[in-house]
Amino acid sequence: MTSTRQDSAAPDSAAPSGALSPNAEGTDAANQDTEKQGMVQLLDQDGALRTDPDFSGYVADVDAQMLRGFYRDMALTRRFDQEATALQRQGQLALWVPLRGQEAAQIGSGRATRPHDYIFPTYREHGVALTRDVDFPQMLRIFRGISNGGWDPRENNFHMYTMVLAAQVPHATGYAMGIQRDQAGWDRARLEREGTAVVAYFGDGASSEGDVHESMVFASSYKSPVVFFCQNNQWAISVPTRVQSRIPLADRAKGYGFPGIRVDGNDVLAVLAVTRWALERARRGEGPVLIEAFTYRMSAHTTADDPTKYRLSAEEEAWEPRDPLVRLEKHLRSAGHADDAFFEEVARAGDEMAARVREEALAFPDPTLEDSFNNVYAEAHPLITEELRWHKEYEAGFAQNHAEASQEGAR
Ligand SMILES: Cc1ncc(C[n+]2csc(CCOP(=O)(O)OP(=O)(O)O)c2C)c(N)n1
Ligand SMILES: [Mg+2]
Repeated sequence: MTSTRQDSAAPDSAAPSGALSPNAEGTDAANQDTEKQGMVQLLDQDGALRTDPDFSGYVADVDAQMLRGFYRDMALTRRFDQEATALQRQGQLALWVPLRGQEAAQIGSGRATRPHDYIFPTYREHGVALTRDVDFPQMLRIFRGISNGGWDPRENNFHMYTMVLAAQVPHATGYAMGIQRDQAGWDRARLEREGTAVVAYFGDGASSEGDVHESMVFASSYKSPVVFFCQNNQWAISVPTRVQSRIPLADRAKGYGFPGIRVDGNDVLAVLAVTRWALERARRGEGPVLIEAFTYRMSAHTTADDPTKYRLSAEEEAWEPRDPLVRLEKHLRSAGHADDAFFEEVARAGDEMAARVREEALAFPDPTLEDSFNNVYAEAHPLITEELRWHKEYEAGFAQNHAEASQEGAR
C-alpha cells in the first residue's frame, strides 16, 4: 500500500495575489475533481459497484442484509437529524448541529469499528453514535443544556462530544499510546484478534489546529494505534477547505510518515473498506493512518448559521446527486436487494423513532442550580462552594423583592 493514492498535487506554484492572501481564489488543489485525485470509491453516484484491487476485499463479506442495515442506519440518522432540527426551531434545544450529507462517512466508519475500540467524536457524529448504540435522545441532552455530556463514555467506548475544535485529537493519541503499553508483549496474532484501536474524528477546519499536528507527530513517532478520520465536508462554517490547505488533506500524512488516503465520503461501502483497512493496520501495530472522507455538509453549520451568506445554491445543487442515501437506494433497488415495502418500513420506523425522541426529550427533568456547580471539579472546592452559596442568596433575593413588591401593591 502506498502512502497515498493520489498523485501528489503540487502546491499552487502561481503566486497568490499577495503574500498575505490565503488560498481564497487560487487553484483549488485541495478540492480538485475527486476522480483525478484517486479517491477510493466502491459504489458510484448511480449506485453501480466498482472494484478496487486494494479495497474490494475488505467488504467481501457485505451481503444484501448488511447493505439494507447500512441504509437503515443512514435513514434513521437523517430522520433523527430532521427531528432535532425541528426541536431546536421550536425552542426546545439551545442549538443543533446537523449532519445531513455525512451519513455514509459516519455509518461506514462507525460500522468498521469493534465494540472494544475507543472513539473520540467532535460534535457532529450522530451517525457514529448510532453505531456505538448511544440512544438518540441521549444525544440531545447537551444541546438542551441539561447535561455536560449525555451518555457514559465507558458504556459504549464512545467519548463525549467535544466542542473545542481538535481538543479530542491529542486525547485520542494519548489513549492510543496507553493502549500500546497495556498490550505490550502481545504477539501479532493476538493483536489482530483482540487488539484495540482508536478513532479520532475531526473536520477539515479542525485539521488546521496545532493539536492535530502535535497528535500526528506523536502517533507517528510511537506508531500508535489511532486512525485519524477527517470528514472534509468542504466548509469550516464559512471558510472553504481550499483556504485551509493547498494540497489534498490526505496528502499531509506523508509529512508525518504514515499513509493518508482520500475516500469518497458519500459511499458507505468505500468508507467501510478503508476504515477496516486502517483499523486492522493499527491493531497489528503498524501505526496510524489519516483518512480524508470527501463529503459535503448539505445543511447549515448549526441552527445558528445561515449558509446562504457565504455559498451559492449552485454548489449545494451540484452535491445533491451525490447524496449518500440516494446512491445506496439506487444500488439496493437495481440489485434487487430491496423494494418499496422495505423503504416504506424504514420510513415508518424513522417516524416512530422521531416521535419517541421528541417525547423523551421534552420529558427530561430540568437541572437544578447545584448541578451546574457540582460538575466543575470532581470533588468539592471551597471557591465553588462559596459561589454556589452566593448564587442561592442572589436567587432568594428575587423571591424577597417579589414578596415586598406584592405587599406594596396590597397597601
Ligand atoms: C478551538 C476552537 N476554535 C474555534 C471554534 C469555533 N468553531 C466551531 S465549529 C468551527 C468550524 C469547524 O469546521 P470543521 O473542523 O471543518 O468541522 P465541521 O463543523 O465542518 O464539521 C469553528 C471555527 C471552536 N469551537 N473551537
Ligand atoms: Mg468542515
